[in-house]
Amino acid sequence: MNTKRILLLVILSATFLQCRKLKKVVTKKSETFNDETNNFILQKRLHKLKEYSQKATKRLAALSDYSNFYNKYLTEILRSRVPGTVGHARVKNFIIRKLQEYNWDVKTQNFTMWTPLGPKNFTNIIGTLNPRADRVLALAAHYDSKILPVVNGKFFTAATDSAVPCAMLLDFARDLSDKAKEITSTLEQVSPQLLFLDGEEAFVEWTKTDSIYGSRYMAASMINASHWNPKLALHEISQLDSMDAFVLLDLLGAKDPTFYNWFPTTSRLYESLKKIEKNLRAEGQLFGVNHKHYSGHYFTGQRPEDIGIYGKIDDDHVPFMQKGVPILHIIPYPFPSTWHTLNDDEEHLDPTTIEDLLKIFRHFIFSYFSLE
Ligand code: 1BN
Ligand code: ZN
Repeated sequence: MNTKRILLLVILSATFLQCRKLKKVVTKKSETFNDETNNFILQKRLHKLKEYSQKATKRLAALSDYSNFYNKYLTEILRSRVPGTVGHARVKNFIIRKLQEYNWDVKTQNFTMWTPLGPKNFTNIIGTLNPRADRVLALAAHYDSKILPVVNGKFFTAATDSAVPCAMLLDFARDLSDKAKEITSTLEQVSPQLLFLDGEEAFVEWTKTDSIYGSRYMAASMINASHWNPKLALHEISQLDSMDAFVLLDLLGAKDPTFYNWFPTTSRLYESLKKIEKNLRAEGQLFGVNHKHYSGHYFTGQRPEDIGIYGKIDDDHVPFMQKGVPILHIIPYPFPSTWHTLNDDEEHLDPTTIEDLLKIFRHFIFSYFSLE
């Protein structure tokens, strides 16, 4: 009986000690994880943009040229691009080919979704300059075009919606790969990622289920996919958590756009764009005047109170925003007057405005990745 009691006592004390040890390990592990995670979140939020001298600013501005932009990229995309058509396949292949030619890591997502017109096949394209980087800054645009009836043989080419934004991303892709032949310390931490989204447009009428097919699919797949990061205790996080921000370009190319700061979580990035515009104007590098809105700037700051749609413009950012990714929505307000009409074509683009925007965005991207 006594021996039995002693044995029980020994077993109980051993179990108690084991539990205490285990608790210590678990607490230590979660504390370590939190420190690293906090550090990671801070790096994401406080990422510093490089400042450039006047001379470097001029050199950077000289990289933006409308003719080059038009001949190399825009002309290939300016065609009807309705999912399932030959035009759509041509543009998809052009984007993939260019990214591969510029040595980006290219992944495609092929998927089928139900639409009011039956099942449709879609393809999202994801280009990453350094897939081994800890984080990414995503720059996105949709490459499909809306179905509109052909009138007198004229097809809808959706120039601002979003042929111009896609051509801009490819123009930046070439420069980024030229400049990033060696992976710098910044590019080890954070890489540009270009997202060419399919199926943004509604097939019949814009509703939650008939719109943004590509971005709904991509956000859902990225939250479930892991991104390898050996510096974190668990060694991996979701691909969405590795995103500093999702920057969406839409409806660009018409004269005199005004861009508002829609989201407080990316105010810092918006303010950088505003400052870059101010500096480029001071250097005499911008030629669009934006008379209509009095400010004389494209990036005017907070939305005026009379716009009752604060953060409510439905677009490809929504699924990413709902999953907690900070959003920078670069879309003019008001929309171009040609929006969703056959007049959203080459003739209604403003080359001066496009070249100005190329200069502002290129400067922003170069400074985000500290490129010389
Ligand atoms: C933007 C360009 N959108 C479609 N083409 C999104 C949108 C749809 C914005 C409906 C407002 C209303
Ligand atoms: Zn549209």
